[in-house]
Parts: sequence; structure tokens; C-alpha cells
Amino acid sequence: MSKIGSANPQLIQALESTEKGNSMFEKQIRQMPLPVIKDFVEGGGIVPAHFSTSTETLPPSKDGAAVSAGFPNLYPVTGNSVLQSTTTERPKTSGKRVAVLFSGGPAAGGHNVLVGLKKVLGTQNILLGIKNGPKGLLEGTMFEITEKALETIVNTGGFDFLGSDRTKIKTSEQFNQVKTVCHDQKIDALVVVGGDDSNTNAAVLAEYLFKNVHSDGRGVQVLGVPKTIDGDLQVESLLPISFGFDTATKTYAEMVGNILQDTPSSRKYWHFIKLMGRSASHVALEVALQTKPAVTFVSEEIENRKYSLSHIVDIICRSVARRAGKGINHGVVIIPEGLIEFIPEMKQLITELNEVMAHSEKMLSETHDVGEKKNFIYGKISAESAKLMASLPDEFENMLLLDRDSHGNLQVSQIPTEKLLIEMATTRLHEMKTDPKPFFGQAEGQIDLNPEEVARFVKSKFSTNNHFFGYEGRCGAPSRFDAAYCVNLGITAGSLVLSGKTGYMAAITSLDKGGKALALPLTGLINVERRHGKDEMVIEKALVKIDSPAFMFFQACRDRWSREDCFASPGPRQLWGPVASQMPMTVALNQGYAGLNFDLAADVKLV
Ligand code: FBP
Repeated sequence: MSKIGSANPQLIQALESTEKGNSMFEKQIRQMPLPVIKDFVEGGGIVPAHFSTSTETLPPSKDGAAVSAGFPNLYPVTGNSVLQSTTTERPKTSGKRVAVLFSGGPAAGGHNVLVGLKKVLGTQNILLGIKNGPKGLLEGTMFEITEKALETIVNTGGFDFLGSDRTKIKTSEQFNQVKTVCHDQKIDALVVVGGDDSNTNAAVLAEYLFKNVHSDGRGVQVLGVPKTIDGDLQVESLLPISFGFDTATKTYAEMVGNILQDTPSSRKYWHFIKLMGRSASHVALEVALQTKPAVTFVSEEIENRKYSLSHIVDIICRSVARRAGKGINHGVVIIPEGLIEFIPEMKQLITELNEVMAHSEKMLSETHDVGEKKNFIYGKISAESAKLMASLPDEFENMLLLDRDSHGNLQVSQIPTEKLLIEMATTRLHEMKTDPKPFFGQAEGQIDLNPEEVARFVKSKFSTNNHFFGYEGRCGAPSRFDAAYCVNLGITAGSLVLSGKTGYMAAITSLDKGGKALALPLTGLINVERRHGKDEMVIEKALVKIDSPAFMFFQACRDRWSREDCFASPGPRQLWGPVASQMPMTVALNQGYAGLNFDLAADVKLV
């Protein structure tokens, strides 16, 4: 026992024992039983279910002919048909070696996918964990996941047990490497836990490994599990959400709620908060519904209504002026991470930059002088895009030239959109205060303040703070929703393996009524998209629909939230008690559920 000054040695010992993931909280959550869909429970334990064709199908892909030609082995088997769990008989498969990997950014709940898989595979099959994502698959670095390991990882956040990375398996050399690893390590099935790009990779692997991997002609089954905090892997009523979204949005909503509570207390700041979520605005919309800030941008609306950067600044300044007119000199603006890519003029510029950068990769990587790089790029893009790019502050212009990720996407998390909007809003508000006349009045486009309110606005101060909430939301302990959802997704993926299926992604629906396990055919999700300067077959990102119930509800409330303080603070995510069973508001609204509570049948003790 250590002795430190006059501190009580018993307390010192208790504090030292919390190291390495043993805080009181972590010890408690490992004990938490979770609800499991009734098809997977028998005699109080977890058992696999068979999967057979359901009455549901995916809507036909607009690129069906190309997909069928690109997946000659898989498409005739999986096509567009959705499978559903059935309990008339249970798979009795044994002796399978199943390898699982995490791909892409972390998302809370991943460890519980492993728990679900291990539980359903049982002791008669082997679960192997691939280290460091697709890169580890290429290298063949894997180890057996034991029952004992589950006791440490169950209900904990992060992907640290296996690690992850963003390697895209795309060359024939890489596919051969995977084939060799699977052959040498006698792998019967691979489970890819990832987002839209990683599940696209899973589809391609399922096709490539369909047969002739092992000496008896057998292939390797490949199954996907939908992960991403961005929430952009959804398929209407067939896949309500990806895992990780609920924990991330609850984490951000707590922080945004705290800031909102600070604003009328300190009464002097406008906070510009950018929220992670890459392209889609699901995260921003969910956090807005939970917290009700003054201004929230939804990128998809901006693209749909063709708003310019200047119009976006106008929306902010209207809210600032209206509130200042009433003596409210504070507020919160929520900005989705991918906003700039959705402003039509910026989108055009970024698309042109992506093409130039994809086709001149070698030349650009060999040029170290930033000026020379810029001159080269300016010479390759259209005059309008060059003009827009030159008009942006230097810092912002440089950010647009950052290296792309392995999928050819701009790394939008690095772009300081919140700072750009602060700069532009400050300039515009200065103009409005210097010469208010054209901006205020009853005419169309003017702000409807009376002279007294205008005078109050002119005298007001606009002090700002900027934040980016991103990584904070990805690895915390999973919310009860994500913890339960992931165990069930893992059991679904494991059941599909034991039922001999390949080329499917696990999904859970009817989240408000006991849950229903589905398998979505990956080929049915694939479309042709322009990526990395060429047409590629990919799973389309599910963006926010501006005619969706969630967006329309937000639209109906936002004018009120913009003019006065209507905010709510959802508080920290709860793992026990009545608030713990709350699902994302956007999911409940879009799925047409009557309430916010999720219900996945009976609680099962996992370790
Ligand atoms: P995935 O799509 O792989 O789940 O990653 C999502 C995400 O968290 C985005 O929201 C964000 O833009 C990106 O990862 C950040 O990536 P990185 O971890 O490479 O910085």
C-alpha cells in the first residue's frame, strides 16, 4: 500500500485500483444486463436464429444492371431480398472460425458487437479479433477473443480492444492478400464493423471471396455491421440508424445544453459550435431537437434551397439582430461538420479540387512549396471557383487543399467553418450597425424591428466563442440504446454466419416494440457514384431528407427558437432509470413511433 503525505492509505489504495479502466463507473457498467430480442433468447441464454426471406425488399437500385454485372457471384444470391430471423429451427453449426474487424472512425458500442458475436457463436465456434482494422486483415494479425475478455470490454466505449483504421482494400494485390490470409488462417467468415464505405468494402470482399478460397472450393462468408456516429448509414424503415449515433448525439447534446445554460447566465456570448458528422447533418439535427438553440444549419436544406454563403451569414445576423433588439445578446449556432460541401458554390469548388487532386496526386505530393501547389491548382479549376477560392481567408483556402482521406473525400473535420462564419457575421453585423436603414423595416427581406429595437441592436456587442465537438462523442461508454443495439447487431451477424449467409448487413427494426432482426443484402444497397475522380460502386450515404418528419418538426419550431431562448438541457446520458431507455428523437420521429422509449424485450446478463 502506498503512503502519500497525510492522505488515508485506504483511500490511496482505492484510488490506485481505479487505473486501467476500473473507475467505479466502469466497474458498474460491466455488470449492466441488456435487453435482447426474443428470437435470440432461450432458457435465459443467447442462441442463434435462422434467417430466411422476409416479405420486405430493398427499393430497386437505379444502377441495378451495373451492380449485377459487378457482383456476378453475389447478386444472383442476395439481390434485393431482405432476410428476417426465424425460430422454427436454430442453426447447429460448429467448428467455424470467424474473424471480426473494426473499420473507420470509432463509435460507442463496438465492443458490444464483439460480445454479441461471441455469445451467439458459443464455445463450439471460434471468434478471432483482427487488430487495427482492414490493415490488420491484410497483415493477418488476429487473436482469439476469449469469454474472459468479454468481462473487460462489455458495455465499454471505444474500439481499443481491436483498434481500427481506414485502409481501403481495393487493388487485386490486396484482394489476393486477403484470400491468402483467410486460406492460411482457415477463416470461414469475416465480420466487417463499419460505415458506408467499409460496408461497400464488405460487399466487394463478399464477391471476391465467394468461392475457391479453401482447397475444397469453399469461400469465406462476409457480413457487415452498420457503424458510424454520423448516422448516414440508414435505410428508411429497414435500418433506422447506425450504432454510435445515439451516444455521440447524447454526448454533444449534453455539452451544447450546458453551453446554452451558460449563455443567459453570463449574458455576453454567441457560441458557434461545429458538430462532427462528416457530410450528413443527422447529428446536428438530433442535437438541435434535443437542445433547441437559436440557429441550426442543416446542410441538406442549404443544398436543396441553393443557399449561398452570404445567405447563411444573413440567417445568423437576423437572429443576432432580433435577439439584440430584445436585449438578448447571446445565442448558440450549430454548424454541421460538412456544411461547406453543401453550399452549391463551395460544392462546385470542392468537386473541382477533388478531381484535380485525384488526378495530380504524384505531382502534388512531390511539390512542397504551398504557393507553387496553389498556382498549379488555380490553373486547373474554373474561373468562378478560382474567384471564390481567392475570396476566402487564407487559413480557409489552405484547408481546402489538405490531403484527402483514403476514399478521396475532403477531411471536413479539419475545416474551421465555425471560424469562417464568425468572421463573416462580424463583418456583416458591423455593416448593419454602421448603416442600419437598408437592413430594417417591413419590406421584403428586411428585419422587422421597431426603431427602439434597432437602436438597442446598434448599441449591442457581438462577442463570440467557437467550438468543435467531435472526438469527444465517439468513444465514451455507449448509451443504453447503443449498448443494447450493438449486442443485438452482433448476435444478428453471428446468426447469419451460422446460417451460412454471405453479403448481408445486420439490422434491427421495430425498436419500440421488442425489436426485429433483419439482414439487408449489400448488393441491394449499392449505387454508382463519382468518387476520387471516377465512377465507383458504393453504398450511398443517407442524408437528411427535408421532407422527413424529423426535419419538418425542426422547421416548424426553429423561428421560435431563433427569436427567444427556448433551450432545454438534456443532461448527461443515463444508463439506469427512466431516461436511460430514450432513443434518438430523429429516429423516433422518422420511424413514426408513438414515443421515445426503446424496447428490445427481456434483459439478459451478458457476463
Ligand atoms: P466513420 O464514417 O468511419 O464512422 O467516421 C466518422 C467520423 O467520426 C466523422 O464524423 C469524421 O468526419 C471523421 O470520422 C473523422 O475522421 P478521423 O478519425 O480520421 O479524424
